[in-house]
Amino acid sequence: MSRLVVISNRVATPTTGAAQAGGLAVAIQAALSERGGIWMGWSGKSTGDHEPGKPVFHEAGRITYALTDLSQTDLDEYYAGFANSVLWPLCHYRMDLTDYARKDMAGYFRVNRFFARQLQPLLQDDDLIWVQDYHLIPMAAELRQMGVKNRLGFFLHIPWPPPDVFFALPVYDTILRGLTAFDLLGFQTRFDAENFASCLEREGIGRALGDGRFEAYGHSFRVGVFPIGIDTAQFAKLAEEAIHKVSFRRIEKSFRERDLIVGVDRLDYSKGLTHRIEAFDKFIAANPAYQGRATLLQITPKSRSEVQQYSAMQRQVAELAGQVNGRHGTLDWVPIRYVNRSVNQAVLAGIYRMAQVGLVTPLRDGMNLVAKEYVAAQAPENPGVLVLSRFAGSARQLDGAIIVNPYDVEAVANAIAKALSMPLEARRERWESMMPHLLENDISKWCRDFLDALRQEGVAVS
Ligand code: GDG
Repeated sequence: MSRLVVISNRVATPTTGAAQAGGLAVAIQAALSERGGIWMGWSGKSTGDHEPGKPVFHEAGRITYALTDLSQTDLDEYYAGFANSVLWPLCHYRMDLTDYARKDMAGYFRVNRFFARQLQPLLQDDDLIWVQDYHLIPMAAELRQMGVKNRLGFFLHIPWPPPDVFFALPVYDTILRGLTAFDLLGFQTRFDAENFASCLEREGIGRALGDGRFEAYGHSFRVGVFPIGIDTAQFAKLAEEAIHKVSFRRIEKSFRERDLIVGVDRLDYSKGLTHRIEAFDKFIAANPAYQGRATLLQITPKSRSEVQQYSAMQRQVAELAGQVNGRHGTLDWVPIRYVNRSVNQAVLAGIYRMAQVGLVTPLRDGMNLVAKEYVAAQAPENPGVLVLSRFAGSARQLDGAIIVNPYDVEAVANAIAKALSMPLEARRERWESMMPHLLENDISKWCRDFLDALRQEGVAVS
């Protein structure tokens, strides 16, 4: 069996805290343990003004972790700059938020070349190489230039936009060329894959050869759809066990006699937090019976605070939540509990199970794992209701959710009311229509499906 080599911006090592080791990390670690292999990426550390040196290796069983520091300039240009101030907003259809600078673009390519140089000497002929996400699009082209002939796969965790959005990127051609140097490109949904194909076809850059194969820039490759899952069975168990824990009971007690609506999102403009708070505001105003009774618990760990749009958003969301609380709150009822930090995963699972409504309303999201976790955490005999944005990739699979347009805040307000008053039989029916799919299409299957497809690609001929 070929070894597996995974490259991602961040690496979950065995010493990474449990809160960070999500399903993806566990699945990748399982695949690496099975075949043996390397997981390479940024160490999370900055060397400041110094040039970064060689990677630091950690061995754990059959896995070698290769962690590389980056300089502050690298991080500013590659991570905060081109990846998170250009590619992230663009792929989430937010051309208005892109902040393009040639310096950042050059830094992005420089860091990718640096990673490729670090990786190349570690490779064996038969290794399968799997690159994760938008930070590392140029990796394949860099490795090929160094003469690497291994099979190269790429999975994009975020959406791919339509041509009119993507072509706003000044270096769109270089990015497309970079992607087409892989042998297999994986997207979350059929829509993302179709958008990508339209980008190739619109300007005659590439053409479909049938059966998911494309040809562009003189190279042929496959495009596939691999919707990411969670460790469903494990998450369900975690939720079931959580509610018996003493630490959890304290939280539960604080919500007794209240209807609980839960939202869990990194603090990110793609997650639709301000629209969601406005919708909750409208729901409370239009449904006096829920005044003093319904609480929105919004758990929102900070993220990417080094990027200007994110720090501005932090203030905006906190202010809005404060206004709604000021408008509707009473001496003994806070309508929105806004928690601006990360909570333990077991507690999170228990909160999902306790909440009557899971409110997942991103304006655009590659998949959204919170939606899947909320469903997995429900008690089969008394499940809650998921309210889900049609613009999350997971809406393609979770058809038992109440599907909403997050821009229509009145419709979201009505959906909250509908979810809270839904009879048990209807809730069960909806939950039962989703859970078997989540159990079958879990994170291990996602990993297996991608690697099987990559293995089937012939060994590249430069
Ligand atoms: C990207 C794409 C795609 C959140 N708060 C806490 C916490 N979390 C965990 C959730 C969930 C994960 O973080 C978030 O995953 P999402 O899928 O919702 O969103 P992104 O971070 O934007 O992920 C996305 C994903 O990649 C995978 O391909 O689905 O579309 O944007 O697992 O539970 N976990 C803990 N405490 C928190 O406070 N423990």
